[in-house]
Amino acid sequence: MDPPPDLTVIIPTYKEGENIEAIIRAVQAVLAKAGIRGEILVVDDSSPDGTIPAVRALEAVFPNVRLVVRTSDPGLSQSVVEGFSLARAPVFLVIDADFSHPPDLIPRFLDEIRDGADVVIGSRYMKGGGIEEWPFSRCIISSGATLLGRILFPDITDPVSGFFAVKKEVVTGAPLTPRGYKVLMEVLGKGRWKHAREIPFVFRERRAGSSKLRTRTILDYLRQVLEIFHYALSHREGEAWEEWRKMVSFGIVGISGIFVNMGLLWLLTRYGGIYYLASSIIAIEVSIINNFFWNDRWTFGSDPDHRRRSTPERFALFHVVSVGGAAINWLILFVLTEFGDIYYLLSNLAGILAGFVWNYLVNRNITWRRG
Ligand SMILES: Nc1nc2c(ncn2[C@@H]2O[C@H](COP(=O)(O)OP(=O)(O)O)[C@@H](O)[C@H]2O)c(=O)[nH]1
Ligand SMILES: [Mg+2]
Repeated sequence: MDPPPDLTVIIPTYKEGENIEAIIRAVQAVLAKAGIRGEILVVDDSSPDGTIPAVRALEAVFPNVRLVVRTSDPGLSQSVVEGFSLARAPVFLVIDADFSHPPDLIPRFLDEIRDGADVVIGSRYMKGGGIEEWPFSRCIISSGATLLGRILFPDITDPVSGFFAVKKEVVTGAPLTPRGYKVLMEVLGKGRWKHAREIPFVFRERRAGSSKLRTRTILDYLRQVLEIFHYALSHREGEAWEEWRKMVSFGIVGISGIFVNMGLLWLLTRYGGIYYLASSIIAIEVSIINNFFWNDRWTFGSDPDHRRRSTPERFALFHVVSVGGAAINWLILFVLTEFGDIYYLLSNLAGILAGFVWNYLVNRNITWRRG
């Protein structure tokens, strides 16, 4: 038997009779040019058009082309996951049949995997990426789906992309329950991965045929997001869980800081005989130190990737960010109370929330920046 391929290119198809031969030939050419030993696995849901005969004809010409015809439980995600189970290479790449995803980028996906990434995502939403000629409604739907996905995976700009590569280990054994369109979300939510990277690309309108996106797909997606969320909470593992754990830890540390601040203010003023405004400066500083210590040890402590900066640097940045957070808190308290005619304690709650979001995001992305 031939040596196993280096890469399995999975092409899910439904009624792609007009595109399938061209895309297979295009992928084939890219693989040959880059010297990649690849197999092409077409996973079709019993298309009634010319898709199946077209692939059969190519199977006869190219030994590395395979066709799987599914006859039950049709669906894009289901097809891709079935492709995972049949692929022979250690790395899988998923690409649409309609030329929306540029095959030229395939070698870059493999390079990134070889360079240590577990998942490589073709992103429409990072610098250099984009979408060509989509109707406004489609842009809105896609942006909504992407934003929702980013709540689970804030480091990933395009968690719903259909153009991605994964190492086999990420998905084998993962309890994937594919449904609907967004198979990458399922992979990110339940697969075993640590390092994800993105490559920008411009999504082009399909060359021929029509899209199979339906309203049902949107409902499927919402259900999927909830399911991944539930999975993260009940299994307490995976990147979505890690993300939420950090946010909750950060919140708890913040609350501990309030106690330190209040307690010290009281102690120093009452028993230290210090004027309360002076006590407050000490109390604020100690609470910032308290929060830094616990966030450093606990919130971001389990992940060595968060320690790219030296301790003094993290300490200094945390201070700067905290001052910014306090300023945001005050500003919102002031504006909402004065101009919004809102009860000052409610304004303050909004201010605290905004300050928290600021503190968390900036500290997570700058103070405890990952590599
Ligand atoms: N196997 C399979 N492939 C599908 C199904 N629906 C869509 N596809 C394929 O998935 C890719 C993306 O689908 P498309 O309709 O172009 O979605 P859009 O690009 O989001 O509008 C194309 O290669 C389709 O042929 C399905 O139910 N089963
Ligand atoms: Mg398409």
